[in-house]
Amino acid sequence: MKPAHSANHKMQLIGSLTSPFVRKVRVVAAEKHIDYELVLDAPWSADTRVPDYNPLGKVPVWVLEDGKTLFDSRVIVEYLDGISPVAHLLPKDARARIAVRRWEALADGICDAAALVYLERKRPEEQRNPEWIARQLGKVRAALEVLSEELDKRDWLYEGGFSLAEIAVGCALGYLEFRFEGEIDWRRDHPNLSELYDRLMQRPSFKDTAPVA
Ligand code: GSF
Repeated sequence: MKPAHSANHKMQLIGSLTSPFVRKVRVVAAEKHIDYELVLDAPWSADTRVPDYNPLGKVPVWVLEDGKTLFDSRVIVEYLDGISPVAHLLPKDARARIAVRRWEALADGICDAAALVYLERKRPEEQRNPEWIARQLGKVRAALEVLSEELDKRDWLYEGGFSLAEIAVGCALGYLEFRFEGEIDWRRDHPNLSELYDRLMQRPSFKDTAPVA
């Protein structure tokens, strides 16, 4: 992959203001006080530059000072957690780290399934596949059920406290609120997740990155 641009450049995050995966990276960078330039680029737009930075054509993409690029969001957040000693969001202990990454996988999976429904509904009416949409929504509901059960009455998913787990789950919940208002009533179905999101939204990192249309 040729460097996207000249060296000695400020680090950049390429993304959109609606992507929950981009938000996850923005929240991590904010919590760890990492400075970067946000470059808005909607991957679906005809003139997108994203493929120049990520052959998969997906955002987020993180551009290092030397022009090398990182993706996907899981790789980017692990990189960010490692370059700044501020607020470790991934536990050092292997077992705890796996538990946090598994919650991130649940949250990212909610976003993957929800994004597929959103895209399917952009297709012409006669081309939409109702079984496909139902299958994806089933994944979202099942994952929310497990997250709610595993959080139970605790403040944090990982008993060590606020971690990447809540950041990923918060971005997934915020995405559902943004794109599936009135259809997936996660606040009514899971009051503990509703309380968690409201608590997360009091943090500047979440408040400043709430999805905007
Ligand atoms: C998923 C990124 C993604 O689906 C990650 O970063 O964790 N596993 C990846 N990004 C979407 C936008 S959104 O739904 O967040 C994307 O860039 N889609 C463009 C495409 O061509 O799929």
